Amino acid sequence: MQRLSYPSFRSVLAENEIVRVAGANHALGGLLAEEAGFQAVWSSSLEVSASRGLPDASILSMTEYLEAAANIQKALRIPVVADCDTGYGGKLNIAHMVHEFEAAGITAICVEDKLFPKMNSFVAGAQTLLGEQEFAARIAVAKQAQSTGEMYVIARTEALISGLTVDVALERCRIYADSGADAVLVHSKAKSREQIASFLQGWDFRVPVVIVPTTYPDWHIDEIKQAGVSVVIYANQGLRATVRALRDTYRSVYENGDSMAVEDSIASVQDVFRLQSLETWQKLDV
Ligand code: SPV
Ligand code: MG
Repeated sequence: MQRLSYPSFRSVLAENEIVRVAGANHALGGLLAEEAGFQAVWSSSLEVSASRGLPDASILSMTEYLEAAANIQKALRIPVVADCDTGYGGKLNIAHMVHEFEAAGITAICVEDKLFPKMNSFVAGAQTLLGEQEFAARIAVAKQAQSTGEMYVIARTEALISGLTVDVALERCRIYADSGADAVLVHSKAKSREQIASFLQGWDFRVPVVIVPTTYPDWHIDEIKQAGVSVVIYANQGLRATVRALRDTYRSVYENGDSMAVEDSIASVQDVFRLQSLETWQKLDV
């Protein structure tokens, strides 16, 4: 039995007008996203840190995020896009990060223009940005560090998250694209799509645009495509579903004293075996 093979994120993007990406923090989540039809999986820093019971605040190390992303990738036939936060330090850290993620078979990474240590974009309070020239230099270093043409580097601006204008976000993204970014991610915590729509109207599409519609969830994929977006990351819906499902299930089993009330709403053990590719593994042991 051979290890699974998967296409690079770059080739998936070349073959699809729009790529839908689901957040996950472990291989099983990634497998379920793949099963649902997603074309890639986002190894989310929010999800990975939450899975450890920790805030998404640059507490875990690069190695820990790498291990999470690599473990997801190993189980999938679709590529992982690794959320690499701010790049875990300065230019040298970014170069090392690219070497390590590439060596682990990750074909797409995303870095954001906040200061290290960063705080999750939805946490109340000020978010401080790195100067745009310094971040652009880090993007250039990331591109120099990759050893094949496959690695796809997404430059994410947190300009809108930190309260700056759409014009500032556009200017930052132009600079990042001109420094070699393969795509730009413009993040927003606005409750409606208008801010991102206005960004898209001003963007010249010198590189593709990635969005994360967490706080503006009513934007249908067909409309998002129409607006010119190439990659949509549903970053944390899986995590939030897990929290509710586990909470409700554990409570029910504990409070009822048996698991009858949940039996019809939880997966069967056979379903779990299937996700583990048990049959394939058993064939090795005849
Ligand atoms: C993540 O999923 O970790 C992200 C998206 O970076 S957000 O949580 O919105 O910052
Ligand atoms: Mg993140």
